Amino acid sequence: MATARGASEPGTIVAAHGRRYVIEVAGGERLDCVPRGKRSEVACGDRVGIRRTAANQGVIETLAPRSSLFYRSDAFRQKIVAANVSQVVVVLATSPTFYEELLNRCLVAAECGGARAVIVLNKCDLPTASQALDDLGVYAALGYPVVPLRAREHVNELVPWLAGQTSVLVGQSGMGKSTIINMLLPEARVPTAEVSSALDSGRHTTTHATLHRLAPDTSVIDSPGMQEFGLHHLRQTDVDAAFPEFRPFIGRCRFANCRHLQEPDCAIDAATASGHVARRRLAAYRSIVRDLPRVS
Ligand SMILES: Nc1nc2c(ncn2[C@@H]2O[C@H](COP(=O)(O)OP(=O)(O)O)[C@@H](O)[C@H]2O)c(=O)[nH]1
Ligand SMILES: [Mg+2]
Ligand SMILES: [Zn+2]
Repeated sequence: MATARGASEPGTIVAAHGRRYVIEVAGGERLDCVPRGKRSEVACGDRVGIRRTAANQGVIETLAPRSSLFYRSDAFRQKIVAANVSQVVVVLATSPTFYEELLNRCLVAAECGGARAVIVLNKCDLPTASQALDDLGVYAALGYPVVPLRAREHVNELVPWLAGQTSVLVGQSGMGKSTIINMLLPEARVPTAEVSSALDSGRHTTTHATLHRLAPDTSVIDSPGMQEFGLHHLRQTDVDAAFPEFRPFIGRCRFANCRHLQEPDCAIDAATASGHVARRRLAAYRSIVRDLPRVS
């Protein structure tokens, strides 16, 4: 039975294109909606209350509390990547080279946003696979699952990690996110690099986030490729907490407000020198902390 025009109705945002949103309501019907206010602070995965304005259209009126929020920010604005995800899947590939800094920033945003993180290493059919897997040993040792994949052939290794979760796929473009979505959901037919170069449109990049349902309790959000991942919204204590290997050393520096950048008698620096913290992780930590707005 259709809900009477004018009554508020719950739905989930399944696609976000700028200020236009596709909302899925009970029964799977999809509506084109715009937010009521000027600013759109909702994102793919958000649960909202909408009011119908025409046959397939509506206005977003309310936003339900979120269980998690995965977002990035620079000095000027924040960009919500996805809301209410239980898991962030960082998609890397053996080629082209991935930015390890971006991986670290995604892990920090996941930890701080309340989502679990899983690392996928795609294109393991290429000869650079064993080196790339070795490089990711640091992350596996920290407890992050590292899932090797050959998405052009199949995605069987990833399927069990997605079951029962709402996941967002993030990463640089060219890593194979769209290929993974198409393997999971052939009917999604997300354009990949080949398709667009064949059409010579140059528009292979995913420009907006889309939520795909794999099963009633399992969904995957495809997000646009990113080169940078600003974390200006965090405080240093948030960043500290997102580096699990720092925990035994926090509070042991000479200065209580040590930023672990270049202070004397820094316990994190000492832990790195003695091999308890990986140099690449400390470097990523320092880059994130140097970018934070100074509060004092
Ligand atoms: N060799 C190899 N290439 C892959 C694999 N998965 C994806 N690719 C290729 O990598 C390129 C980028 O893939 P795409 O899915 O568009 O990446 P996206 O930008 O992350 O969405 C395409 O040419 C894909 O065919 C894989 O497992 N092995
Ligand atoms: Mg893509
Ligand atoms: Zn320190």
